[in-house]
Amino acid sequence: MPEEEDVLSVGGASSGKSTFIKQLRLHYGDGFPAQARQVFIPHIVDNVTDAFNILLEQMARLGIPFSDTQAEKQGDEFRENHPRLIVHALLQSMSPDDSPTEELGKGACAPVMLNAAKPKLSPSMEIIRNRPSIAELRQLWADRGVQQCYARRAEFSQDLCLSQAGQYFLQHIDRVLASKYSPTIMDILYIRKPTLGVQEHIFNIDNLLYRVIDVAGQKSQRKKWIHFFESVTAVVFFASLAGYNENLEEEKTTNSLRDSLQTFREVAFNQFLERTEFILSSTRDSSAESCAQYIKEQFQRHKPANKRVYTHITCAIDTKMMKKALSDVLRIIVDINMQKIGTF
Ligand SMILES: Nc1nc2c(ncn2[C@@H]2O[C@H](COP(=O)(O)OP(=O)(O)O)[C@@H](O)[C@H]2O)c(=O)[nH]1
Ligand SMILES: [Mg+2]
Repeated sequence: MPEEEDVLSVGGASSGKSTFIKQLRLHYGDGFPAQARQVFIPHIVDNVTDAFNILLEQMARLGIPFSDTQAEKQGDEFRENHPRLIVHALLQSMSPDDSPTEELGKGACAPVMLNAAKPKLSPSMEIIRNRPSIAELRQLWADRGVQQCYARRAEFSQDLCLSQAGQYFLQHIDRVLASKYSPTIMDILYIRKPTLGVQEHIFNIDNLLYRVIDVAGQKSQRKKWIHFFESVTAVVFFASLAGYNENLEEEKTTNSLRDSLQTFREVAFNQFLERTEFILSSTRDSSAESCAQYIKEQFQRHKPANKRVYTHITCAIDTKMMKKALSDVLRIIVDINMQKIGTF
């Protein structure tokens, strides 16, 4: 039986936690064989549905008409039957307050689950959605008004703009809506599928079992991270470099990078993680090297002086870049393990 290393992946919503796990699966798991890709289609349909909802709402805002009244009726029905998913509202309604109330930073009194051998996982949680059919999506996309609205996407207001996944799938809409569509690896990496509850993913790499724990990143969900703190070998903390310019979806007045730094501090100072090593992964394209460097320094200031934090600046959807980052992360975990054995 190989040894098992538990790795906890944390960070704000949309910081790249689940994409990191997809990259692990790509490079160290089954690599998404063709026959295993169909399961991603419903998630792509969800991303397209959310993007179409934005287009329809923006059509109304920008005063762009449908080509005829029949299409307009279809548009109204679409919005009514397949509304946009507001993830943080859904998460809150699912679990209003089923976890202990400790703040991340304190950890002064142990949450009930800390002594449990393995904290509870909820891998079967899925969003139940009324999904449109491909025919319905094709019909809506065929409307001249919808296409005009897409062409004017640069005019969309910040409070109602296309997500990165939405932009990507609209760019590739003809391929995605074609019959016999099979998602590519890039399509799979671009999917935005919110993580509900806590999920674990097991990888067997060089005769070592890695149990990677993926969690939801919204503010309301962070109390649940504590349950896993005591038992993990390493924490991989994700922060989006785009966060300097974005606000949280669940708290529109809070800057994402500021929130990320604050959360990182709370996790880094948590007493249950006193001896746990940290890997900080800053994701998204980092063309502006000096900005990325500056942000990295900010994170390094938000930790106890004696705590070692290994940092990687990478783009989580870039498979080449991630291959290197992943092998570094795995090597660090092996090193941590060796050091632990050495200290006994
Ligand atoms: N441009 C860019 N997009 C990313 C990066 N990491 C993740 N994404 C995209 O951001 C969205 C959310 O990523 P996900 O891994 O699900 O975030 P999570 O909420 O932290 O699990 C997905 O559509 C990803 O394709 C990155 O490094 N660069
Ligand atoms: Mg996730």
